[in-house]
Amino acid sequence: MLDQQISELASQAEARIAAARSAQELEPVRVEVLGRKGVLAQISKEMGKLAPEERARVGKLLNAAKQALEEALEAGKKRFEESALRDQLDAEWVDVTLPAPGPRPGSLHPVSQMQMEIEDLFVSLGFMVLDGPEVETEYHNFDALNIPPEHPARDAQDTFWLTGGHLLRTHTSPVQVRGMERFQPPLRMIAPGRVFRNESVDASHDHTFYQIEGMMIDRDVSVAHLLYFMKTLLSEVFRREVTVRLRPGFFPFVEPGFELDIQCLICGGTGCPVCKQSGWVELLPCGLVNPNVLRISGIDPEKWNGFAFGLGLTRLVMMRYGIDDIRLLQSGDLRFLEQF
Ligand code: FA5
Repeated sequence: MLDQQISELASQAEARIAAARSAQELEPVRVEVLGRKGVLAQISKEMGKLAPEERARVGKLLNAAKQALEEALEAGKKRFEESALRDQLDAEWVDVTLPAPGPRPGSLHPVSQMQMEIEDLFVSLGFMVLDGPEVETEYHNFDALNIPPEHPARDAQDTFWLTGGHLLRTHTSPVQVRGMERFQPPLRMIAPGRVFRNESVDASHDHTFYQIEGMMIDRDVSVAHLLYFMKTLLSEVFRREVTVRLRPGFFPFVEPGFELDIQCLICGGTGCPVCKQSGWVELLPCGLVNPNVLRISGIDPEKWNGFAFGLGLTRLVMMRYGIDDIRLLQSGDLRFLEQF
């Protein structure tokens, strides 16, 4: 009687184990059949009623069934573990032979790129590249450029004043003075750099922007020399015809002085916020160096003369790339910067 019960139980349990579709489905079989209160435990209790030799025989059967079911459960568990591992490996598979995406390389700011191009051009024309401090003395920024205190020309460049006769340089022209102090003529130099003005910001004016100063001192330098270098500069930068106009300009450190304007390349000359609806953008003031400036820095104006210019580098970059708002250039916005 018990024999039959054991073998039926065993075959039912084996069938359930074989039919299970997950490890979770195996657990109730184990509890119901092999658990402390399971059916086999029940049968084992009933064996007490059997005669001793019968008990031994059924006991063997029971143990064999128990062991077989334990093994079947273990094998079933293993099967599910293996298939779970296989699924996981399939899901997490990576092709290690694929090339790695690599770091995203940065690029030079468009102002730096243009600055380097212009430096290369002027170096090829025999100019040296000089650097000067951004925190300047009033003497180098104004006095030595023939702009004494109270001179109205100081008002044209709203200044961030510091203490002790210092200021944030309003233009790169003080580097001319430093160049003349350090080197004897003949002298050819450019000085790119950042300048600061305490003025209200709009589409074409920033408080912080870049200029490139240029100066050539030699014997018998004329306006023709100046125009030759300015034309070479513009044709190298734009590599196409651009319309420019030259008009008189006043700067105490040059005489005669000129304003070289470029026809606005944002609107094509029809008028826009960048050119303040005028069709022209001030880009390249220049002139022949005022003899007073040479004299102040110890150069004899009877023997030497020269030209100087102060290129609005940030504006030049705007014209070259058609950037319609100067504020984009210092915004740090990667969507803008990644285009260069
Ligand atoms: C000067 O700064 C003179 N030092 C230039 C010079 C040098 C004249 C040597 C003669 C001889 P100006 O203030 O015009 O000049 O500025 C020069 C250029 O800088 C302008 O033509 C313009 O292109 C640019 N610029 C001036 N103000 C701003 C501003 N707020 N934002 C952006 N660019 C500006």
